[in-house]
Amino acid sequence: MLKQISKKNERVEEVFNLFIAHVQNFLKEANLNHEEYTNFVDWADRLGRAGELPLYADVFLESHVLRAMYTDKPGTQPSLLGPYFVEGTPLIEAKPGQPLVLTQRPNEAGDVMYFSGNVSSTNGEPLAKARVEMWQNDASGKYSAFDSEAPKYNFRGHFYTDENGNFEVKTIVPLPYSIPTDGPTGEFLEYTDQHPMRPAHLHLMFEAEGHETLITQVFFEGDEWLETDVADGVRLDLMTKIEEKDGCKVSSLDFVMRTV
Ligand code: MBD
Ligand code: FE
Repeated sequence: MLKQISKKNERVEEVFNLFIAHVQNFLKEANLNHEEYTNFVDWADRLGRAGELPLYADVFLESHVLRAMYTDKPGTQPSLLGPYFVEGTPLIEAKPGQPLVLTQRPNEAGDVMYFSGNVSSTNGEPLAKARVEMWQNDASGKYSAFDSEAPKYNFRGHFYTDENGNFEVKTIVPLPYSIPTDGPTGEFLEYTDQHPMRPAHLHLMFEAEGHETLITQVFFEGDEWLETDVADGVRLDLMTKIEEKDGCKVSSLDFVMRTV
């Protein structure tokens, strides 16, 4: 007799049963008719075929998952990973007397900005040699490897905090971002009368031993899209400002990682 390997997954069963129960209630409450149902299936099919499912999910659902998990927890609030994370980015190494420079082309367009911060633990200790992954859009407002023509790892890279948990990296000021409007996600935005904008943001991911990986974003005071971010990623403790120092833009924020 062949040994049957059971693929039963109790968590999937639990979540699916809950999902169906809520969908049944929703269908009743929304009075959905059959034509609306087939329209929805058609739209969802186009969404998937256009490769926009991760975009749509990250814009409209990810924030709710994070709020449910982290509201009122100690440490820096996580924010959206988003659809534009890429693995295998270059290591950015410190050269003596030089700042770390986030991967970019020679004569890269944009407003030069030095972004600095400190990484510490909820137990109060600074975190030396914490791994910091950073990505952002370029001066055309686009992300490399997705909508920009730039090389795959442009404005993407990773580096490590120093012995005091500090880091400083030279980059450019990120720009407000319009999510793509020419596909099924844009179609949905039109139906629901929403603009496609996210406020300018930096993406950061921190990894340190004995700590929960922190995936978050940084936002800047004065941005016109802060209150109506289409992806609802803004959190109060992720706000900072951009200042002028010696003819350059500087900005900084400290991060606190949760012990496991
Ligand atoms: C982005 O740049 C982003 O960060 C998220 C969360 C969703 C869409 C585009
Ligand atoms: Fe983003």
